[in-house]
Amino acid sequence: MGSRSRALLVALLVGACGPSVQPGNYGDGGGGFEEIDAERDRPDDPDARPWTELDAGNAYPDAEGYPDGGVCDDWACTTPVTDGCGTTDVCGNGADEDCDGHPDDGCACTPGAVQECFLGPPGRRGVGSCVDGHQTCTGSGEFTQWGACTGGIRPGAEQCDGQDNDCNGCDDDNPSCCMVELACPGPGDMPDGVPYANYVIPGAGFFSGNVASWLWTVTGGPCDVLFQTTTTPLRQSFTLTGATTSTLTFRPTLSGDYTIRVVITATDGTVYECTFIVHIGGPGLRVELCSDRSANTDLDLHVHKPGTTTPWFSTTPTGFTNNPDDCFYSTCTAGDGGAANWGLATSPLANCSGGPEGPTWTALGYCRNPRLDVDSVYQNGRPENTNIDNPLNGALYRVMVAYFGGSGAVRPLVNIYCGGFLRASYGLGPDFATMTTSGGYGGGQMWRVVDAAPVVDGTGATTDCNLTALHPPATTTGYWITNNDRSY
Ligand SMILES: [Ca+2]
Ligand SMILES: [Ca+2]
Ligand SMILES: [Ca+2]
Ligand SMILES: [Ca+2]
Repeated sequence: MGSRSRALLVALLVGACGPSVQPGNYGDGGGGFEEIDAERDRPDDPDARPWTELDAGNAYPDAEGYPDGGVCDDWACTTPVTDGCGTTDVCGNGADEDCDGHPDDGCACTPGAVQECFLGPPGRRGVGSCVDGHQTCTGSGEFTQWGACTGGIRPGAEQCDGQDNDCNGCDDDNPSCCMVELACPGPGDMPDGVPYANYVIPGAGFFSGNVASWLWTVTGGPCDVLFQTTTTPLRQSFTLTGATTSTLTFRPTLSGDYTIRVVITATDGTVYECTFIVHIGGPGLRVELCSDRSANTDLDLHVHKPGTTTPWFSTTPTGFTNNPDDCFYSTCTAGDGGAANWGLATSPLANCSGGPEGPTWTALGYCRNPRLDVDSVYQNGRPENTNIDNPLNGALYRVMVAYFGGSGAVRPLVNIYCGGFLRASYGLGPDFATMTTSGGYGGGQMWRVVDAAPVVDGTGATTDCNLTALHPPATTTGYWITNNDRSY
């Protein structure tokens, strides 16, 4: 049963996703799925029960061995991975070596930096269903710490779903898994997607029984998480179509990891569930801005051309002639006539044609670099994104946020994605970058956030970034927010 379901899953995913999901730059390139050996975890020895309880002080209580006499003894895991818990948390690796539930606790870090982390015993990291999440460095000066490890897939109770949910090295090692009716996708099964393209997930491949209802939910990155508590009605940067049907069409606008969950209620009332990660990988350098008051304020994202220190907004400190060195709403959208032309090659139309300015880009026939592909003006739950698909290796791209319109305090959040991966979040709680004064074109408060230096390999692909968070001059902590000051 398990093997047949898995084969069905693979066949359906390939058939339905193939035409609508474009290859990403990472992972398997969107071309296929790993072969899965559903039989590998069924040892022949019916008496093998090697499980032991973990220490009581451990943050990850494990399942105990099941009682003798069950008819499914041969599902026991004969060689589970060792947890590898110790007494000291080693810094800089996002692993929780002391198993207290806090990866890299007590470790200094660079505020705003994001690292991959694993919320589970280090020995189970990357095993079975388990996928790393992310944690962001908070605090300032000498008082920095890694925040909570969120996202990813951590070890959970072993479900009968074709996956190794507790990440001990064995799929479905649970006596109730004599018959497995669910085939959830695991790491490597789902191809990477790209921003602005539909990502189709056919749930019928996960469960072949009779279904009463489907319910899909998606959890996105830092801005979408912020929007969950600050938008009314609830808005997210992505859209979902068919969220109560067997097939979900998910349309992201941002890079990063998305957690997909589907709850399947069978006609006999049994509830099944799959949770897995889909990675969306837009190329190059992508800067995302959102805030806690997106419906009531107009914040603008600016990215400055490397190698120049000309004023923000205008070519002169007090004038009103758009500065092409500053990529912002007045120079960097499809309708702006190519003002912010920094000599970078254009990108294929598919990289931007699905965005809000898609028809205008389509008329041009290409996507410009840089480009502001989403501009938010008092729009509930809408971020701003500036993309440079082909940045220069090592060049410093300075990021600035201007409080253009609205009134009252607003807390912007800026996320940096490099080569499709989240590398930093600035302004995330508790380290809010509160702005209070708007001022229109060239006025009001401006937050100089970070100098982002992409790492570009020999093929032109961005693989990472070196990030230097900006602080007020002559200081090493705090956010650099000035008022009515256009200087670089
Ligand atoms: Ca560690
Ligand atoms: Ca720890
Ligand atoms: Ca397992
Ligand atoms: Ca399982």
